[in-house]
Amino acid sequence: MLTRIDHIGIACRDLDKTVEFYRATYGFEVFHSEVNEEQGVREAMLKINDTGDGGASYLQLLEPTRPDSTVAKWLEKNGEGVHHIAFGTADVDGDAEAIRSKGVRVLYEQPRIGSMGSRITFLHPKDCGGVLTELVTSAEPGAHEEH
Ligand code: MC0
Repeated sequence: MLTRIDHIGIACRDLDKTVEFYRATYGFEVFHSEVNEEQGVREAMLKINDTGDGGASYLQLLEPTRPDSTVAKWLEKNGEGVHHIAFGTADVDGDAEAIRSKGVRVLYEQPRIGSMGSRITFLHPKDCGGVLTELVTSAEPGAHEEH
């Protein structure tokens, strides 16, 4: 069951500059940052709020690390802006299968590793009204050490 907005992914060309915009304009601080080589992104997670199911909601700022990454291709075509939305679930495997059985393309056979040790998959934007949609199961509390 999808229980929250886990994050909104925002594509940018200059992560440091974008982080500074969100800090100076709204007062949001970086909660976590990492490079995900498989996805070809450098990212910063800005925590907006904790949620009632033990999770949280974030803004995820994404800068491509290589020109052939999905975010680089998207920036080339669309410029900076909202790239995807992500729903949080305790069971990404079960929810992905349930959604696949409804005829929506799930992009990965098995969930992959996302932010902070989460397990993630994506739904094809062409099957979701033009919205690239991600499903996220957070890592167990304590499995991820903040830095
Ligand atoms: C592409 N399209 C999108 C889109 N990306 N539509 C809405 N939102 C997006 N973000 C559209 C294109 O405009 C195009 O439509 C069609 O989908 C095919 O796109 P393409 O540019 O030809 O590229 P493909 O087919 O090679 O790849 C599209 C696809 C890919 C969605 C399969 O971007 C993908 O696998 N995305 C999932 C992974 C990802 O995005 N990772 C980065 C975030 P037209 O009408 O022109 O045909 S990593 C992340 O977020 C992790 C770290 C985390 O959360 O923890």
